[in-house]
Amino acid sequence: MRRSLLFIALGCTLVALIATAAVQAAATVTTLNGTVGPGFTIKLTKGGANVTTLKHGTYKFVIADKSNIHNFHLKGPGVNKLTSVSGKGTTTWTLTLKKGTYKYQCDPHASVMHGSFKVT
Ligand SMILES: [Cu+2]
Repeated sequence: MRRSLLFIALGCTLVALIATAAVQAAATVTTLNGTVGPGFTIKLTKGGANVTTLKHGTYKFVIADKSNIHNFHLKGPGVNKLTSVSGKGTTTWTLTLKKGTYKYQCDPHASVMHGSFKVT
């Protein structure tokens, strides 16, 4: 009886380890969240924290454009992507970031709605 319980426990541990490995393999691309609007705000966050530096590589940008008077425009080495000013909704970009400085802004209000981060 004791022996079979031990085997069940070992089996469960093995299943948990395999499941963890599968989740890690599927989650190799980090998600970044860009948000513009509904007020005069624009931001880029990772796990809720403002992005200031990133390692070079591939990232999934999920952009929430919450206003029909703002847009989200990302520019930097090898990247020039933007949402439409009049459009609203969620846009996903999978982008490869290289070393350098990337800037994001709302084009109609670039002087007050902007941010940047460094890629190393
Ligand atoms: Cu704007």
